[in-house]
Amino acid sequence: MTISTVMKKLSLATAGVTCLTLATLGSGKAQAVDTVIDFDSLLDLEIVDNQFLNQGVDFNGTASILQLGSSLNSLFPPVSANNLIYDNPSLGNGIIRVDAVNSLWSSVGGFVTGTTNVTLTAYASDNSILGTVSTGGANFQDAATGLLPNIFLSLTAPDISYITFQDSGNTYTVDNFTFSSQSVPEPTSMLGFFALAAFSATSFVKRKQPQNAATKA
Ligand SMILES: [Ca+2]
Ligand SMILES: [Ca+2]
Ligand SMILES: [Ca+2]
Repeated sequence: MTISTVMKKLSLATAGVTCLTLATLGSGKAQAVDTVIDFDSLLDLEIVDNQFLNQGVDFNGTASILQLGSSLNSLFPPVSANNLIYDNPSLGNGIIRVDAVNSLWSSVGGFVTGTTNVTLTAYASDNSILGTVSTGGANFQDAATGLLPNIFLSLTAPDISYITFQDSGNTYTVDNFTFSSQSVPEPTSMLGFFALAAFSATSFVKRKQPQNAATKA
């Protein structure tokens, strides 16, 4: 075996290892994508249901928009612009359920203002509870508890399928609903990646050949 042949084999081996490492990185830890729903694109009193499906989130039609300067009591201030949502008693029983669409969530949260304690609960696909967190009491502006408006309730857990906000009376508001989607590499895109890696390895070897030939001559 000549030195140039050994060099060629080493180069190929190195290229192979590099591609394997890149592929491992690509298929490794899922990348989280943060999305914030500020509700400011919707109309005053509009029922919140399927408007955000293409952003990966499904509301269930039990909340509606309140708008500052119009329908919203200013003791429940929005976080962003003028709109937020509330558990409209004429639409449901005080539970706002929000489902993950397409990919599960790794974290979820929202800014909550209520007339009483409000609880955020995260569920897995099998309806088991992944976690709960609560505001601790009334937190509208100047509430006797001393709690300030817009407490950010958030939970982090793998594979969140849906969440609920729930109080034990009257109404509460939610603004800037936030979630992180678990983006899992798809088999098709990984095949594409391996094809690209194989192509790169081939290109590398082909580029090296003229150089080796020149060395021999
Ligand atoms: Ca819906
Ligand atoms: Ca808003
Ligand atoms: Ca309620």
